[in-house]
Amino acid sequence: MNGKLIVFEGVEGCGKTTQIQFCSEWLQSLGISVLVTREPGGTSLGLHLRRLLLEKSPDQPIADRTELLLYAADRSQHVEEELRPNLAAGKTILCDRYTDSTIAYQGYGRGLDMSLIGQLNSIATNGLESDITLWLDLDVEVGLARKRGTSTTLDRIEQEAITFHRRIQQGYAELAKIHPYRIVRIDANADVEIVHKQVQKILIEKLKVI
Ligand code: T5A
Repeated sequence: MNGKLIVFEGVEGCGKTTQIQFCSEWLQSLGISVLVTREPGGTSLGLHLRRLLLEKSPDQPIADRTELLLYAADRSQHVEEELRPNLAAGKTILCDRYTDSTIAYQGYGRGLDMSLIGQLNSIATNGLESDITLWLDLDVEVGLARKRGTSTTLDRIEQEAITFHRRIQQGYAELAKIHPYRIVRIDANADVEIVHKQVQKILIEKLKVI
C-alpha cells in the first residue's frame, strides 16, 4: 500500500477532532492528498452503527460483548470500504480512533477478555495496522469538562462513571509502553497550536511527511 494511516487516539474530549482538522489543512498545504475519517461512523453502514452505539437508551442497555461486536462490525466495513482503497490510491489517512480504542474502552474500560478483543481486531482489520498512532494524553476530568463546555448532552459512553474513563486513560498509558514504535504520546494539555506543532514534529520525524 502506498498511502499512510495516521490514527489519533485518547480519552473523551482530548482534542482529536481539532488536531485532525489542523493536521489535514497543514498536509494539504504541502500538496499531500488527505482523507479524514473516523470510527465509529466512517461509512454509511457505520453511521447507523454509530447512532446505535452512542445514543443513550435506558430501556435497552447494550451488553458489553454486543458493544464490542458492533465496534468490530463498524471497523470491518471501514477497513474494506474506505481505508484499504484509499491507502492503495496513495492517500494519507487521518483516522479518529482505531483498534487501540477497542482495547482501551472495551478491554480496560469494560474488562472484556483481551485475547478475544485481539482476535476481533485482527478479523476486522484483516491485518491492517496504523503507520503511526498519536495518543493525545489528557486527564479525563479535563477532557470531560471540555465536552461539557461545548455540548449540552453527553453520549452513552461519555455518561459512564469517572472510574470507567480513568481505566481507559490507564489503558492508553499501558498500550504506549507496549508499542513504543507505533504509539507516540503527545501532551494534550497545551494550547491547540502547541499540540499541533508537536503533531507536525512527530509526523516529520517518524513518517518523513516532508
Ligand atoms: N469507542 C470508539 C469505543 O468504545 N470503542 C471503539 O472501538 C471505538 C472506535 C466515539 C465513542 O466511541 C468509543 C469512544 C467514544 O466514546 P466520538 O463522538 O467520536 O465517540 O467521541 P470522541 O472520539 O471522544 O470525540 P470527541 O469529539 O468527544 O473528542 P475529541 O475529538 O477528542 O475532541 P475535540 O477536538 O472535539 O475537542 C473537544 C473540545 O475541546 C476543545 C475543542 O474546541 C472542543 O470544544 N479543545 C481544546 N481546548 C483547550 N485546549 C486544547 N488543546 C483543545 N483541543 C480541543
